[in-house]
Amino acid sequence: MIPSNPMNKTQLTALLRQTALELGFAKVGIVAAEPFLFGEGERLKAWLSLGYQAEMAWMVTHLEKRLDPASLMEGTKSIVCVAMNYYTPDEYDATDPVALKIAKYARGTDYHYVVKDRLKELLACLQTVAPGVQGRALTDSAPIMEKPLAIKAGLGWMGKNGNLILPGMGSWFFLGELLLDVELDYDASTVPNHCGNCRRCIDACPTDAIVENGVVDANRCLSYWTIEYKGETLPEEISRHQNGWIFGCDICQDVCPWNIRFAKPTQEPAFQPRSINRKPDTEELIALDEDAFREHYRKSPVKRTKLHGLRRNIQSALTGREWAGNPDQES
Ligand code: B12
Repeated sequence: MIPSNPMNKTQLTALLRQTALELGFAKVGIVAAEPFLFGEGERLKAWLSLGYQAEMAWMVTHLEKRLDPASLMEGTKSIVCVAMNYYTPDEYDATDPVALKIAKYARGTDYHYVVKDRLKELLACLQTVAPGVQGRALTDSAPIMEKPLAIKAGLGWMGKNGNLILPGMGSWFFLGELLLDVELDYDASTVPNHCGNCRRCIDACPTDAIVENGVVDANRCLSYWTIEYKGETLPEEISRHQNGWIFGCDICQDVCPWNIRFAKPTQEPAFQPRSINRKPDTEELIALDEDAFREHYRKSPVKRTKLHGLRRNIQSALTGREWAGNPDQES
């Protein structure tokens, strides 16, 4: 119902929070749009100076924007941070190195469409009660540091595996933001880190990509090699440890006790696995031609590698499997 009187800041904030939850976001937090002056900015610069971004050159460009989220929309005063559940249970044994595997985040429709559209709905709803309000919906769609923002907004803590973990929910969540040019009531408290002495993610990573707590070196991360890397073939040391992952990797989240204990299947229809991703079949995937690839992966994250990238990853997983089974074999 739309109230006839203009809403004050507190009422607007309450409406935003409630509507965000009604739209299917699992958690919402709101922060003032301020630059990352110290801590996070320094960490990002250190990460880049160590070359941990590998060939993701886009992580280096627009650094000043990443450090100041308000620069992404003129007049930004507030940032609404949201998390949306994408968890769907595996329909095969994900610890079986022989099975070909597609990361959970990529089994349904690309979150860039889903989360962004939902944030636009949130904005539209806000504009019905506050017509002049301007906003911009983002989900990994601009140079922005989503995890540090979500931490500030009290959504969760930086897991040792480099993913934001939500208390009582786990880490199978996409992050998104709505930049707004109005002031709101802000969340002041952050969630303490609950990883404790656990180091299951660090120990489970087959390529030792988690180089310190919460810090992932993309040069060693299967997710980077199978999604972002553009070269013709994957390096042998990656191939050998690929464990069947052909698009993304979930190992460091699969072993996380917070996920094992708390993950609940998402109710979002768009994130339900497409048939081809349910139990990836080697023969079916190898047989894909351009038309079939386009058909199966329309609006899917998997489109990012194009068909030749997916084929490269499958070939690499199959070869790596043989190498892993025959340690003496030369490449
Ligand atoms: C680059 C990138 C990658 C790279 C690098 C991964 C990484 N961990 O940084 C690669 C390609 C490897 C990757 C892989 C994946 N990614 Co990615 N990725 C990104 C991206 C575009 C930028 C992240 C970034 O800036 N990294 C650089 C480092 C330095 O930044 P940072 O991790 O944010 O680090 C800061 C914090 O660590 C902070 N910090 C550290 N400790 C502490 C402690 C405290 C107290 C505080 C306050 C801050 C703090 O300081 C750092 C600098 O500011 C974001 C989207 C975005 N725009 O933010 C998605 C994003 C992080 N990815 C996401 C996902 C889903 C994945 C995968 C799970 C996909 C998959 N299944 O294959 C994997 C997970 C791999 C892993 N273990 O991290 C989600 C994560 C959601 C979540 N719950 O955290 C994001 C947020 C996209 C989204 N909108 O949902 N990704």
